[in-house]
Parts: sequence; C-alpha cells; structure tokens
Amino acid sequence: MKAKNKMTTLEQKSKLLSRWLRHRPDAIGLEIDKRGWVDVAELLLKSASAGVALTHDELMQIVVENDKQRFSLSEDQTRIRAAQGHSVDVDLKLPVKTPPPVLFHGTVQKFIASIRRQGLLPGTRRDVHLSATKQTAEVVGARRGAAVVLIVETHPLLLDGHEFRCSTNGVWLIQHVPAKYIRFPDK
Ligand code: HQG
Repeated sequence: MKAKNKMTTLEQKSKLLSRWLRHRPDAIGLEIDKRGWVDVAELLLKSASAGVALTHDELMQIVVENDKQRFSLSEDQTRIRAAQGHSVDVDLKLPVKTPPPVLFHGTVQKFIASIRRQGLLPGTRRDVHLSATKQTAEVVGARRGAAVVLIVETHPLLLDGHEFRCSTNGVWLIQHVPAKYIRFPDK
C-alpha cells in the first residue's frame, strides 16, 4: 500500500472508505460501533498507518462530492458512517418508512432462476437493495452485465407485514422479497 500512496486518487480513497466502513473495518484496525459509526480522527490516523494519506479536507470533499452520497457525518462531524451497503454486523436504526407503490431491482439473467426460487436475498449485505427508479436499477444491474430489471409491488408486501427502510441516500432496504411479490420481465 505504501508504495502506491502517491497514486491514490480521491476516487480510490473513496472506494477504500466504502470497503472499510461497509465491509472491512478490521483491515486497518478501525473500531466501528453498532450503528456503523467510526471516529473521524481515528479513521485519519489508521488510514495513514495503513499507508493511505487521507487528510481531513479530502475526507470532507469525498463526503460532499460522492456521486451517490455514500457517506454520512454525525451532527458534530466527529463520526462518519456508510449510508448503506454494509456486510458487517451493524444496525443503522433507520426508521421504517412507507415506500412508493413500485420499486425496482437491477440484476442479471444468470441470477434469475435462483431469484425465482428464493426471492431476493441480501447475500453478503445486511439488506436487499431496491431502487426508486427503473433507470437507477438499470445502472445497478449493469455493474454485472446486461441489466435485468425486476419490479417489486410494495403494497402486498406491506399488507403481509414486511418492513421497508430508506437510507439517507435514497436506497430502499428490505430483508427479503419472496418471489411471489416480484414481477419478472416476460421472456
Ligand atoms: C443477486 C451498489 C441469486 C442480486 C449498487 C444482486 C446498489 C440473488 C446480487 C448496491 C438472489 C447481490 C447493492 C438470489 C439477490 N439468488 N442471486 N436469491 N437475490 N441476488 O452487490 O443490489 O456503488 O450485494 O440481484 O448501486 O447488486 O456499492 O447487491 O445482483 O445500490 O454504493 O445478488 O451496491 O452501490 O449483489 O447492489 P449486491 P446489488 P454502491
């Protein structure tokens, strides 16, 4: 890591932040609390120790300019957390929220047979991620190949007691979407 230090761009630092705050705080010995918060001063120190020179100004720039607003600061700005996408065991305590009638999930064809059997599962993350717009779901799916967009009607899920939460950056989160609630594209 040290040798690459000079090459670490802001975008690379932002990706490292996602990794540390969502998946691998242990990679640089960071303490993450149950709500996903990490102390900003500790983050800067541990990042430097790991060979990634991240200044306070750079961190603030990443938080403000991140294309998906992936990071949130505490009110007093002393702590930072990822807005969603965690695989580490955290509970962000996001309030339950009523979603719009239809949400979207972007995926790829190779997962469809399994999703038809098991519904949408969170995999390694804490929650299944759903998008408010078809366009966003297309972008999410396209990370893995030709996007397939599934439609989730939320009303029947709400009637059956399923809970939705919405991250501060607008990603809809749910524990599981059984297959019967999913509309698959016609084939
Ligand atoms: C699939 C990015 C087989 C699911 C994005 C997806 C998003 C199943 C993959 C955020 C399945 C999980 C999350 C089942 C679900 N059988 N495959 N039963 N149920 N899948 O990355 O939703 O840039 O954990 O369709 O923009 O792709 O990181 O979730 O393809 O908002 O901020 O299993 O990550 O945001 O993949 O993406 P992921 P996702 P960031």
